[in-house]
Amino acid sequence: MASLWKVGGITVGVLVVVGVVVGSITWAVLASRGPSAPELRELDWWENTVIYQIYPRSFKDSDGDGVGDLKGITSEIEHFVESGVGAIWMSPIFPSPMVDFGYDISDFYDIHHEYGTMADFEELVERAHQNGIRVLLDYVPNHASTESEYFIKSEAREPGYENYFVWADPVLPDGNNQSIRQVPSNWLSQFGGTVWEWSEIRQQYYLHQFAIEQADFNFREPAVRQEMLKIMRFWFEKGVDGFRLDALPHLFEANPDDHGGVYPDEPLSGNMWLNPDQIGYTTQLYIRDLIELYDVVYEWRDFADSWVKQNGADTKILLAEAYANISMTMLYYGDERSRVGAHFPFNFDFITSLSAGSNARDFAYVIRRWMTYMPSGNVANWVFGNHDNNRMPSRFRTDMVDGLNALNMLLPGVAITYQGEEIGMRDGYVSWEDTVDVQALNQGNASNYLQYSRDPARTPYHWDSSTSAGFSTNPKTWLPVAEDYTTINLRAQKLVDRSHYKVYQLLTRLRSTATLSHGSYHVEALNQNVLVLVRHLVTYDTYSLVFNVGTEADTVDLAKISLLQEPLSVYTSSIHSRRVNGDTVPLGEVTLQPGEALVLRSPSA
Ligand SMILES: *[C@@H]1O[C@H](CO)[C@@H](O)[C@H](O)[C@H]1NC(C)=O
Ligand SMILES: *[C@@H]1O[C@H](CO)[C@@H](O)[C@H](O)[C@H]1NC(C)=O
Ligand SMILES: *[C@@H]1O[C@H](CO)[C@@H](O)[C@H](O)[C@H]1NC(C)=O
Ligand SMILES: [Ca+2]
Ligand SMILES: [Ca+2]
Repeated sequence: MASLWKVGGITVGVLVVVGVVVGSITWAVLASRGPSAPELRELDWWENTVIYQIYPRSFKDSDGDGVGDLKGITSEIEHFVESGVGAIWMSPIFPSPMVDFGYDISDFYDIHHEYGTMADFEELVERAHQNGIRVLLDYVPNHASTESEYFIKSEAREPGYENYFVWADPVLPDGNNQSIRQVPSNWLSQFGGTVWEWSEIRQQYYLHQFAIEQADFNFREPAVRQEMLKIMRFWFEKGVDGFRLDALPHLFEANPDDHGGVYPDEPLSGNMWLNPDQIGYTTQLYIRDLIELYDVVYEWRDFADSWVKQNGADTKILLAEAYANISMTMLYYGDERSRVGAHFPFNFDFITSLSAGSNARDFAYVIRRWMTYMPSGNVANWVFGNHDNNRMPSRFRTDMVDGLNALNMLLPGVAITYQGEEIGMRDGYVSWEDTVDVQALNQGNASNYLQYSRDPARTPYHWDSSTSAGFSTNPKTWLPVAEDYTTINLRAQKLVDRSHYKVYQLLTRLRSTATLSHGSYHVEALNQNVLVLVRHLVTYDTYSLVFNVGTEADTVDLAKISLLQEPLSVYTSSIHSRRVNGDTVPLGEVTLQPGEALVLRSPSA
């Protein structure tokens, strides 16, 4: 599939030329008459969409128990339509003991009782589809709850399930003396402590890369691979439009057969300031990014594509969650033997590589890095926050909300919004007493838990300024509502002329223009503070973002950007900018305040 920014059949007079545009602009002009409109490749439904991540526990509570649920989501379908998003993806909604809030699934084929019933889910899908909203689920292949039937049967060595999980005998340094058994290796869990947990029932250790209650599946077991496809098919048949694939780098661990029959210890990282139980104390060579995992991802893509073909359905998309280095990340798109993988791996660069201290050059570099490494013919994507990381305005600065949302919406490919980003929601304060995140409880204490806790990014959504921010009629919610809800909430932002939400709506609307869906992109740092992104498509209006990411006012000369032409007008701007929609901006020197962002419209260059 051709990628968005190099869509090419351009009709110029009577000649057809192909304009390939990567980074810089190199249009071939072959005719004397003025250019006519380019032929635009029709995009598949997902290629230019906005995906909105819902954390179901915290989105909307329909029955007053203080926990978000499916009926709550269904009741707010209108919010997605008004916001201009094309798809929602929900963090796990399946039965779970909630040790890791749904990422510890005990039944992959049903709905968690707090969230509703299968009928509620079917209604959600139906209502969403009626309103043009696609529905994506979270697929958690790496592990199952130790309360799942899979685990219970495997622990009991029930035929067919013996090898469903990664079971290992203890190491007995003193002959056969079981009372001084040791774990098979020094591997560390993502949530701290050893990955190995002893089973009295089976008299073996099982492996868990996350919580003790999340046992890792054994992906070398064919029955597990089959079961994964069965789960995927089940939800495809329920009408879901695709999956976000959880924790993929952790699918495989080193095989003892390749290491003389033992689980090899990992080398120590030398990070001596860490406690030996903490992730980072060892260098993870044997429990993440193993090359075998990609074959499984490619297998899932084959499965999804053939299901679509057999059923004459619209494309089902697979989105890989993988915190990995750039080369291991890009491999999720596909490999050099032209095997195809995920539709895209999430681009976490705005989370892992940029922060409040980043300057405009850092931004330009990080954006170009993704575009440079992405194998050709693929679609980019941009993530600014999620349920595992501090919220976007808290990681960056609160004065950057509109500029960051503009960057998200103006960059080529798929934009991903975590619930609350559209209104600039910040991290909520969650006391140690109120903390429920297993990552914080396992690794932190009353003084340092905030460096581990994901609760601040998971506090309930701010609908309005009523009880519990309109999230629930219950004043007590599963996590406390952030205190700033009286000022930062959706209703308040709908009522005023200028708000993050109003800017967000204008930005998502802009994405339906040919310039944004098919145009080239050009990104540069005009200086240390000011980032410029230009989207251009011959014969269509040009849209550009000029964004001061720095903490001081700065003046730049827009005339230096060759794709801009007069008249330049403000399409939308950050809420504190003194330049408002419709204002004219000179093609010359412009001073931008810290965090100020202008989205400008100009005639096609
Ligand atoms: C096994 O080890 C325990 C603990 O060190 C010790 O008390 C016990 O005597 C040992 N048993 C045998 C049979 O060596
Ligand atoms: C990325 O990670 C892989 C696997 O851990 C490693 O082999 C490779 O050298 C790394 N590449 C870069 C660019 O860091
Ligand atoms: C919390 O843990 C840190 C690191 O292990 C330690 O330095 C600190 O004293 C602990 N604080 C409390 C209140 O236990
Ligand atoms: Ca509820
Ligand atoms: Ca695993």
